[in-house]
Amino acid sequence: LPLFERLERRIVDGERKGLEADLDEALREKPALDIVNDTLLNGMRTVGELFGSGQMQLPFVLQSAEVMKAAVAYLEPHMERVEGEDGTKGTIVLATVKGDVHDIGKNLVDIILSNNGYSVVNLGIKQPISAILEAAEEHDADVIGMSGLLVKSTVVMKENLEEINQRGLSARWPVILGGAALTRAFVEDDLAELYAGEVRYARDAFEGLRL
Ligand code: B1M
Repeated sequence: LPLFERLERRIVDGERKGLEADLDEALREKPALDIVNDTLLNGMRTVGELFGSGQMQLPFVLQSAEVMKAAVAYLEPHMERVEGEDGTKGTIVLATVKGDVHDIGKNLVDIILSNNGYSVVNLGIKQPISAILEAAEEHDADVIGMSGLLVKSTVVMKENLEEINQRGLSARWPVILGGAALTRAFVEDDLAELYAGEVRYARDAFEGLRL
């Protein structure tokens, strides 16, 4: 297979052996972020489709996710970095919400914001709103970012916003939400209506950065 098809295939097949050599070759042809966006993410999309249609079992999805993570980690040092303003643009507390283990997208958001001068407090997965708010307070964050890929995570996000309202903290914390189960309309119409502060939807990590 040609290089980029081979790389995409590696994600789908969960084939780690020889990954670094292929990535080195790819880096000679395009920037690291383009490799992630044009190639690796397509592989993950296929994995999702195969899993969703019952053609792929969970352990294989996990293997694909491991290769995806290894590839992103390998590429990270090659990603463009805004020099000289590490963490000075503002602070975001970032978490995958309670009950959800998906973290590849959230970690991409972390990398892209960190490389662009923001300070990111990445709490990890399955984070209850109390932990998110504690961290936001402790780090004097400017924004809270929540990620979640399960349909049930969209419900958790709604409950989280209600909890922030109830604690009277919504004016203090603008919130960015992202993850495959969300839609812009759900966030910017339905959730925005119930949240007393500002809540925005980020379709991908770059929209997160822009916001
Ligand atoms: Co799961 N999973 N999974 N999974 N998994 C999905 C989400 C699913 C859609 C697959 C499917 O059925 N087609 C489905 C959800 C269905 C639903 O809710 N209706 C599903 C399921 C069912 C499950 C389990 C329940 C399976 C089971 O146990 N029977 C289980 C859930 C466990 C739990 O959370 N409690 C499960 C487990 C897993 C693995 C552990 C095997 C693995 C995750 C490994 C890991 O993350 N460490 C996994 C994977 C890999 C997937 C798919 C295949 C790929 C997800 C991914 O990494 N995509 C996924 C299928 C899919 O999404 N189509 C699927 C690549 C990633 C870069 O995209 O995270 O969307 P994404 O991030 C994007 C944007 O959304 C955005 O930026 C990123 C790109 O720039 N973004 C943000 C995300 N967060 C953001 C935050 C922001 C801004 C932007 O600001 C705060």
